[in-house]
Amino acid sequence: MLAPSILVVTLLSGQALAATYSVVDTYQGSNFFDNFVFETFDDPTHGRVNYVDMSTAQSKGYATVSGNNFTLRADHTTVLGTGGRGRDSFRIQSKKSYDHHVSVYNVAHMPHGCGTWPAIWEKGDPWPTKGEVDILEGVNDVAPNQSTLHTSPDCTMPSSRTESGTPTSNDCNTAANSNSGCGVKHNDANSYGPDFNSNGGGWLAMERTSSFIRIWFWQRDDANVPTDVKNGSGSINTDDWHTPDAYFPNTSCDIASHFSDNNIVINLTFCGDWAGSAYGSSGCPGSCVDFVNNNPSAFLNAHFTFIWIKVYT
Ligand SMILES: *[C@@H]1O[C@H](CO)[C@@H](O)[C@H](O)[C@H]1NC(C)=O
Ligand SMILES: *[C@@H]1O[C@H](CO)[C@@H](O)[C@H](O)[C@H]1NC(C)=O
Ligand SMILES: *[C@@H]1O[C@H](CO)[C@@H](O)[C@H](O)[C@H]1NC(C)=O
Ligand SMILES: *[C@@H]1O[C@H](CO)[C@@H](O)[C@H](O)[C@H]1NC(C)=O
Ligand SMILES: CC(=O)N[C@H]1CO[C@H](CO)[C@@H](O)[C@@H]1O
Repeated sequence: MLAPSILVVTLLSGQALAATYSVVDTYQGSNFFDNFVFETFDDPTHGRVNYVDMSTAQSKGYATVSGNNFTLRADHTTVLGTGGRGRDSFRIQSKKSYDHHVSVYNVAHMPHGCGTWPAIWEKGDPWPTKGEVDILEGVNDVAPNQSTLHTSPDCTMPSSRTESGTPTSNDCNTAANSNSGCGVKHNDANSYGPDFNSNGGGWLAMERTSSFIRIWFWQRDDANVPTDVKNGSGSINTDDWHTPDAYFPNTSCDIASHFSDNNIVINLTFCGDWAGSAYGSSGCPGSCVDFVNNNPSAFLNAHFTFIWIKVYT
């Protein structure tokens, strides 16, 4: 009689502990400059973009601090010739990487407009061996806003699972389906683009354990945003949060072996493999590259503003 009841108590307390996390890093204001690298390589997804280094981003006003807010923007004043890499923009990567963790992104504004392809994501090196989790990603305002996993082979998702979003594909192996991964469309209002921005943005969260990945979005005035998320509390309990927008369980994917230490990446590219190919069907004018070259003022709203990012383990 004694042994089984001890076992039950141990299992229950183990589960409770697993959902409780403490803050390890808070990114806000000017500490983004100390804790992220501005990467300058050519966009591997062939965008019409020129990723600039930190000193250029600072001197040209692409990366700015106001109080605790941190803003990253693209060039919105220059008409481009047909040469060069493209429109000045940003790709920042956290110096620290994280294995099992929760990250919460308090976002006041995200880039929008025709030709834009913004992303908040986490990925490991080498890719895709250590996995990729796209937390917020979309193109041209009207394309699906998605959370997506990209992995090495042998990782698929059950088609029916406990999430409010809608799966678009269930094979996470990035080589299986032209790098589209296993995506989930969010069905919340105001979760992307102009609607997200006019509503003041909101919070995105990602939890990765050895057995599942969950992603949530709450719009700014959501009555159900958990208080620990809203407050940016020092400790959080993800089991108190509602059904996630996207849920990726280990049913037919060994999450622990497909994901390990990942860095946070925040980038904005233009056109390229996704925004370029979806441009014509997005109700955008002319050709994507011509639009990006010739209409700088269309990119006035192509910026992220973060109130903070917190990582919990
Ligand atoms: C920018 O983000 C997208 C979104 O995941 C990614 O596919 C693309 O490769 C990124 N570009 C760079 C240069 O990292
Ligand atoms: C930071 O951003 C929020 C949301 O846009 C805004 O209400 C606040 O005034 C900003 N604070 C500063 C100091 O710019
Ligand atoms: C999924 O994770 C749970 C909890 O760690 C574990 O008990 C179960 O065996 C795992 N399932 C598979 C198919 O790996
Ligand atoms: C959140 O902040 C409010 C107001 O400051 C406070 O009353 C409440 O206890 C906090 N809740 C949590 C979970 O931190
Ligand atoms: C705000 C917004 O654009 N939400 C969209 C996210 O994606 C789903 C699925 O495509 C749409 O139904 C939402 O309208």
